[in-house]
This record gives sequence, structure tokens and C-alpha cells, in this order.
Amino acid sequence: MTRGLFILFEGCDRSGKTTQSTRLVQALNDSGIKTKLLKFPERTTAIGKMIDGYLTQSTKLSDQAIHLMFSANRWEAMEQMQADLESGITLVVDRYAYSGVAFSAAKKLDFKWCKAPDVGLLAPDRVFFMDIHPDDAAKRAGYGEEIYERREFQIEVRVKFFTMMDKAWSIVDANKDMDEIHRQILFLTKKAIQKQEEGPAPIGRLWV
Ligand code: NYM
Repeated sequence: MTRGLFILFEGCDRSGKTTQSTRLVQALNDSGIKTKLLKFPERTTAIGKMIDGYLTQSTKLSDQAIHLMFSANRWEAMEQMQADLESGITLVVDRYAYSGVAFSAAKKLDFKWCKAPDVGLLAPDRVFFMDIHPDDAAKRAGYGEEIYERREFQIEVRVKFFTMMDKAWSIVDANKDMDEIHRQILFLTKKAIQKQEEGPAPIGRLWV
């Protein structure tokens, strides 16, 4: 049996990641590809609840402490993610370590320091970067409710994402029609799944 693929959505706030990841999971399951949706931060765990308190501005934490919590929140999911992938389940993940680095580095924390706690996490097979200009994101519903949703900051975050891209990434124009974006992403995902079936590759590790 072929392992599942790890598909990741990254991007600035309000770029449509949640909409597109949900639609992708639905479409893959409808075509008989067993798929699960995961989201980071995963706010239901003990660590996730602390992160939620920080994001909704009810708890104060230092930049370093919150950074390490975001990373710990991924590490606590790793065992299950690996088991799912090995049992053939495809994982669609809404945000991951790249968000961790982009948001903290945009606060001027050292880039290498930001990457260190996530070294060794499972690496995604494909990354879809939902690209939206922060001015357009600001017009979307709900913008400004959480701590990082400020124009200047989001511009910095977007720049940091661009410095981390490699050949696994596709840049998706998030201003396009939602259905068109979905079709494009579904096409690329199915191609990646087919490639994996034809020439299985092991699960990679981040930044090693
Ligand atoms: N975020 C997310 C980080 O700062 N570091 C991380 O490691 C992750 C996974 O949390 N503004 C930030 C990005 C978002 C915020 O994410 C909440 P979402 O996708 O809006 O729930």
C-alpha cells in the first residue's frame, strides 16, 4: 500500500486557506482517496488552549515563549500524523512550521532560531501558498480580530514566506475565483498522489 501524502496550505491571514483545505478534503474523499483535515494551531489541546488565549489577546506571553508553544503544538501531533500517513491516509494541513517561522521572524526574532524547534518534523510533500496582498486580505470578513492582523505586519510575514519556498511549493493567486482555485489545487494534488503511487518516496523531515 502506498503511504498518504502530506499536503500543506500556507499563507497570510484571511487568504482562503481554511476554505480551500476544507474543499480539497471533501473532493479527495469523494474520489475515494482517504483524507483527513488538520489545522495548526490545534486549539483543543492544553498547549492549543494557551495559544488561543494569546491569539485572542486574553493572555500575554513573550515572543519566544509563544513561538516554542506553536512548535510544541505541532510536535504533539507528529506521532498520529506519521501513523496516518503510513496507513495510507492523505493529510491536508492548514498552516504548519512555515507559519511558525514567518510570523515570529516578522517580529524580528532570529530566523535560524525560529527554525530550530521545528527541525525534524514531518515535511510536507506539496505546499500551496495562498497568495493575497495584505490590502486585499484586510477587506475580507473578520479581519483584525486576532493579534497579528495588521497590514504592516502581514506584509513582513508574506516576505518571510517567500524566503522559505522550494520546489514543493506552488503559489496560488488567492484573488481568483474560489471554484477555479479549487480546481487548480485538486488537479495538482491528484497529480502528486499519482506520482507517489508510481514511484513511492519516503516521508521527509523538515530542515535537515
Ligand atoms: N501562527 C500560526 C503563528 O504565529 N505561528 C504558528 O506556528 C502558526 C501555526 O496563528 N495569525 C499564527 C498565524 C495566525 C494565527 O492561525 C492563527 P489561524 O490559521 O488563523 O487559526
